[in-house]
Amino acid sequence: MKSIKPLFLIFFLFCSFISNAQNKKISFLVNGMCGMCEDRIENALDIKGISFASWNQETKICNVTFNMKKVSEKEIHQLLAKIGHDTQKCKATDEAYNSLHQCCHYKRTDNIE
Ligand SMILES: [Cu+2]
Repeated sequence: MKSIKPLFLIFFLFCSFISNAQNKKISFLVNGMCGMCEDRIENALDIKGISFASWNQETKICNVTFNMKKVSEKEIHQLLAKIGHDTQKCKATDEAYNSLHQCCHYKRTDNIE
């Protein structure tokens, strides 16, 4: 029985390696203003497949760790656009932007891909 233990260990390491390989970390710009935006952005990213999401009010940078098998980078951008926040890659509709709280109306720029 003793000789089986290392095999289990190797198997376990292999499995954790595989699941890590499916995770991807990204950072991108998301327009926003205040703490309310921070909550809104982070809540929108609180979905299955995203293990970490944090938006910084000062830098406007959003850091996300997600599982590439469950969610795509494009979907993440679309989620944020849907709630009114322009991202580097996806622009919110005027309707979504206008429905944001007054204090959340960040200055919109056109330099979005
Ligand atoms: Cu806000």
